[in-house]
Amino acid sequence: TRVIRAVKNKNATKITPASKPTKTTIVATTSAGFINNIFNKIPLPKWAIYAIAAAVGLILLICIICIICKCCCKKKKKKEEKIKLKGINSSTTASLVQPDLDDLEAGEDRLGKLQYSLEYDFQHEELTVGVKQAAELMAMDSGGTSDPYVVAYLTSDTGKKHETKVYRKTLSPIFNENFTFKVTKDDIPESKLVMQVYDFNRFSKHDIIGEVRIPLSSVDLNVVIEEWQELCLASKDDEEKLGDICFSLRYVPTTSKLTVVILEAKGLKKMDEGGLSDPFVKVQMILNKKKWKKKRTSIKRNTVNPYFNESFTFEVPFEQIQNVQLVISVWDYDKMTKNDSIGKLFLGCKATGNQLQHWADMLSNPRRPIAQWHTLQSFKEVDEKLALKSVKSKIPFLQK
Ligand SMILES: *[C@@H]1O[C@H](CO)[C@@H](O)[C@H](O)[C@H]1NC(C)=O
Ligand SMILES: *[C@@H]1O[C@H](CO)[C@@H](O)[C@H](O)[C@H]1NC(C)=O
Ligand SMILES: *[C@@H]1O[C@H](CO)[C@@H](O)[C@H](O)[C@H]1NC(C)=O
Ligand SMILES: *[C@@H]1O[C@H](CO)[C@@H](O)[C@H](O)[C@H]1NC(C)=O
Ligand SMILES: [Ca+2]
Ligand SMILES: [Ca+2]
Repeated sequence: TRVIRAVKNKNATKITPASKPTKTTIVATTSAGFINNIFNKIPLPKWAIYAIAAAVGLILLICIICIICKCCCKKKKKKEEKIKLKGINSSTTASLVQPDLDDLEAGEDRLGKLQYSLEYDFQHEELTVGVKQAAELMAMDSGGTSDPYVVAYLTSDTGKKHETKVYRKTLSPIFNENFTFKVTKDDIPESKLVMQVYDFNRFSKHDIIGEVRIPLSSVDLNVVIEEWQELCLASKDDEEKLGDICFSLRYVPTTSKLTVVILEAKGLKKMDEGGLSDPFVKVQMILNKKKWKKKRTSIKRNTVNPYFNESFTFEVPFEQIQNVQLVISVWDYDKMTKNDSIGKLFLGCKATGNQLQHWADMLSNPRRPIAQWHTLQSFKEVDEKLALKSVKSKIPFLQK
């Protein structure tokens, strides 16, 4: 009986499609007649009615396209919001992420992974970092590729950054480069190894793809380590804080006097072992890329929040004000050894951001002292920016 039923069902399904066309043709013919009737009743020529119908059709089409566009835009917006949230607070978004669909989208946010090795030589107190290779890197360029290179440094010695070669147009570069860092056994618990993967761009700022951050206290340095690790978003806030400085600027064009009052600094980096720092500030004018005039404040002992209130006056003719740069650097005085540099910044027409703003405020308010806080930058960063004007910018060696 089952077989028969199945056959019957087949017949049934066969019958219905066969009967359909007849029905539809009838409908078509009747509707055609109906339309003809209307045509005859409307006192307009046929072509006019066709034109109206075409216009109505066009409007409908535009409406449909608009609706589709709106839907797509909404989807895009949602995605952007998600990325933003992720940047602000990853722990909260992690709990917001819903299981099914969002898991797939999370895959798109992967930055890639890096393979490295670590080997510590206890005798020479040297850490050898092998930057082996990267894989599945995020594409940063329009062609769907990146031009990756790796910057490696220890947070205990940020002055010494090593860079690999740049590999063009690849998402899985093989670097195979070894870098050696001096790090004493005492510094190990505090130090972190940072490896940042960048995308080289010839004509614009290099983009950071992601980074791996390894506290050396968390690894067993008695053995050679070799492993893969997923890249994380580069953490700006984790970057070393050098401190902030407040000073005022006053320019009197008629007398050519530029007065800098170093007021105070706060949260300066601790430079002395078992103590704070002994800060003093150097104020230097640079004219046409040449060091020109230099002055310094007194030394404040054992503090990271020094108060100076010391004034320096330079003679800068109005014709030269466009060409000078004011470099402010903060140092830690050491009696026995070389003074340590803490941080630096420069102002002038070629400065950027906060520094340029202060300089512009000074120029637009002649004779009035304008005070402002600034965040110190690393010597390396500022020296590179200052050197940029004279020497061509340093481009990491390109691999052919
Ligand atoms: C992120 O969210 C967590 C949990 O809600 C909260 O404890 C933490 O303070 C937040 N962090 C930031 C930087 O907003
Ligand atoms: C890097 O060091 C490892 C051992 O630490 C060695 O086997 C490898 O040959 C080195 N690679 C290069 C390119 O020097
Ligand atoms: C800062 O120095 C100026 C002149 O040297 C002085 O008039 C002023 O009172 C000082 N300010 C403070 C708060 O010590
Ligand atoms: C350190 O700074 C002090 C105060 O400015 C200066 O007199 C001294 O020469 C500096 N020491 C070295 C080694 O440069
Ligand atoms: Ca690139
Ligand atoms: Ca000191």
